[in-house]
Amino acid sequence: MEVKVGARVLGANEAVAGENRQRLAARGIYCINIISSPGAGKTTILEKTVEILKHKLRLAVIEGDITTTLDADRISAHHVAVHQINTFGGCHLDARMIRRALDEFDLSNLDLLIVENVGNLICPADFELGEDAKVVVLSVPEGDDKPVKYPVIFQRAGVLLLNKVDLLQHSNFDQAKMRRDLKRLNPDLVIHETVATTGQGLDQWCDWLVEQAKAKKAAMLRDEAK
Ligand SMILES: Nc1nc2c(ncn2[C@@H]2O[C@H](COP(=O)(O)OP(=O)(O)O)[C@@H](O)[C@H]2O)c(=O)[nH]1
Ligand SMILES: [Mg+2]
Repeated sequence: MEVKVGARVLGANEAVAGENRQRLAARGIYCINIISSPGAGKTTILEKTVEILKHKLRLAVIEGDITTTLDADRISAHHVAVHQINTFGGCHLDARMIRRALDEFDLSNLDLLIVENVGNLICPADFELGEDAKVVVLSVPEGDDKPVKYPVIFQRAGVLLLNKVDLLQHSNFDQAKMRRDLKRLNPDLVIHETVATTGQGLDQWCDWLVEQAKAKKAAMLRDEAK
């Protein structure tokens, strides 16, 4: 019974995620869903990312949190469009929440939409939002065993940002082991090492985002020309 209800909920969510995906594709908007434990550095990465990208791409951010507008306030200080979703206890964003948030933006004037999910490595992995890629952030203090302990998100992600590498020198984090585990779980995973507080490693990450956004716009124009 529980399994059936769970499957129904996920199925209904996927239908709405499909609608979001179509809506974004029709405008050529590239969308990423950023997932990590609380405190891994998602918002700090986003603050630096929007600073680097805001003059190259038209971008908007959706902030997911259980409560407060703290993260949205941090992003709006960088003068980009931001919408906060509060889940009031919910441990993940779902596609309906994103559908409502999309109404808040001028989609005809956007290249990149970044969603910061609720801090959690488990539930957000199961709920599609309509994104092009999931990006998982793992920070060094969390330990090198997290990919094997929480494999689903590491299998479904397209990119891993290994953040807080400035703390490697103070830690027993074994990068070689983590990379071996990830090779087995998800051989296609793209890995960037970052220090969000200083911006180290974020240029490569931003170049990757620009490439994806350009490819998405080009795909939309090709579809329109058909
Ligand atoms: N040492 C270090 N601290 C970081 C780094 N990135 C973020 N932090 C700190 O980690 C804490 C949590 O960051 P935040 O961006 O709010 O994480 P979030 O909960 O995933 O959005 C803050 O105190 C940040 O300043 C990093 O690369 N190195
Ligand atoms: Mg945050």
